[in-house]
Amino acid sequence: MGIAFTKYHGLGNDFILIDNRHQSEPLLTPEQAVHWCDRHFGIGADGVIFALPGQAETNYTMRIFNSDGSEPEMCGNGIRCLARFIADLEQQDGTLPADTAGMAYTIQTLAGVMVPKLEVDGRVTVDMGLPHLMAAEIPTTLTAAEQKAVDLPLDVAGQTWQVTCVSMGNPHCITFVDDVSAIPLEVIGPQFEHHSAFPQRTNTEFIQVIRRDYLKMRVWERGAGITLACGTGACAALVAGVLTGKCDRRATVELPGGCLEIEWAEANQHLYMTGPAASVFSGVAG
Ligand code: ZDP
Repeated sequence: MGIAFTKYHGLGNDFILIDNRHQSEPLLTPEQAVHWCDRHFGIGADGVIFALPGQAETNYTMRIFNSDGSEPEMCGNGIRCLARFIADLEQQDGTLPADTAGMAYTIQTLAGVMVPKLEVDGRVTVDMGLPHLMAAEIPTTLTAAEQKAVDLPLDVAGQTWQVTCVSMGNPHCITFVDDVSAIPLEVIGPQFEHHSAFPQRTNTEFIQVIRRDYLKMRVWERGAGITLACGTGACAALVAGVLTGKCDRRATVELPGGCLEIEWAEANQHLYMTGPAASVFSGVAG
């Protein structure tokens, strides 16, 4: 018995992907996901992603459990992995067209419909939709509900940080610093995540502006801790950089696991994220 899975990663942000196309409820419980994600007692991953049947107008539905069993609304690196996983499954089924260049899927998520597109070079570009900027939408209590939380003071670990908050469907708190390598992420990350200003907790990014079109980022993820990359976080960081006048609308974001290309399009205000996604191995677990 057991359940078949494939491990994928996007810049070292790693996920267990499950073919859940024939059932609308995830094949694992959040408790099982915690166990599967354990790097010593399980398979090891930052999260579990389920490829579920589509709803209404969409091809598929994506759901995710973080490695702590909580369920985020969205996952940028994860949706690139999902697009590759679906293409691999369709290839096995013989339903994938021979030429996949430029092929796109519509994916229902808890943060709305996302559209990943397969690039000729093997990377995946995702239309991540609109960022949400009002405090109530993030959510944060740092300012009034209908205000943007841009460059506001936040006290964490005996220090005052100037933070900007952005939702990409999931909450992000961004701080610009002179040197990301000097940040004691494992100590202050959890304090940002659980700060009372963030009722749904928060993902936390520290950003060093190398140039207006090149940002260096380290991330503490809600429900997963330090990860090598975070796609929604890279999008949120670019938005925060534009809102504070620190960067252009198009930039490379360098994460510990590698680089993502991010654009906040002028025309429709959508975020576009381009990056790799690769399969690692398949197996069966129970
Ligand atoms: O919002 C959260 O709870 C995140 N831990 C979700 C995962 C985000 C991710 N790293 C990304 O790339 O956007 C997968």
